[in-house]
Amino acid sequence: MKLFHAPTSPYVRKVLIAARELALADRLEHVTVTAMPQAPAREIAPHNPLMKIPTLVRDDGTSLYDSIVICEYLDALGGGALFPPAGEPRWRALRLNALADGMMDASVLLRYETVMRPEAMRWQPWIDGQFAKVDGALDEAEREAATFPAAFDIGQIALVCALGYLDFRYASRPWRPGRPQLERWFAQRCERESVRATAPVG
Ligand SMILES: N[C@@H](CCC(=O)N[C@@H](CS)C(=O)NCC(=O)O)C(=O)O
Repeated sequence: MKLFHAPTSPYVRKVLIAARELALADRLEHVTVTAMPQAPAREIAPHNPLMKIPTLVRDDGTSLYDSIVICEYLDALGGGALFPPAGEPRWRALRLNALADGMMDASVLLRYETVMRPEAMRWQPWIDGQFAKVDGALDEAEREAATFPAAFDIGQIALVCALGYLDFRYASRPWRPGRPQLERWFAQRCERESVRATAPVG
């Protein structure tokens, strides 16, 4: 299977961690691309008209996106350890995934706005609004962290990627102060091989 990939993308990292947790990493051939809204990776278009990463192209040529769909597909191939099958544990894991994806959406959009958009066109109220989403999601994660399940499920994988991305891109705006439960949980999860091996580089 081919995975359109970039080493800095937190959404791609979700897939890479899932693949490692499920012992499927060697089934993924990485096709590295640069995907940005102002310079789309057009080679992805035949497989995903949104031209976003991650996009997975399966061996029969059919594609899957976005990150949650690819992770659930890998989970189905690999034995179903990452998505609780039903009931409250499943809703909880999917909601945490949504919270973390929302944090990544805001952080990635902020990156586009504050680094790629020409300075004269940047809009401070919009920037403040995105940081408010990140901060609100961090506070919610802090409230929930002490009761996260022991299993490293899709919600926790996504949260690791969201926090790792904040460390990678926004180290000057630290998220740990005032969030001790989240800090402790993150440090513990960072000891996993799948998390260490997929840290963003760039
Ligand atoms: N909801 C998507 C988001 C994927 C996404 O936004 N990826 C970024 C890279 S970090 C991208 O491809 N950006 C290119 C663009 O927006 O055109 C997912 O979960 O996979």
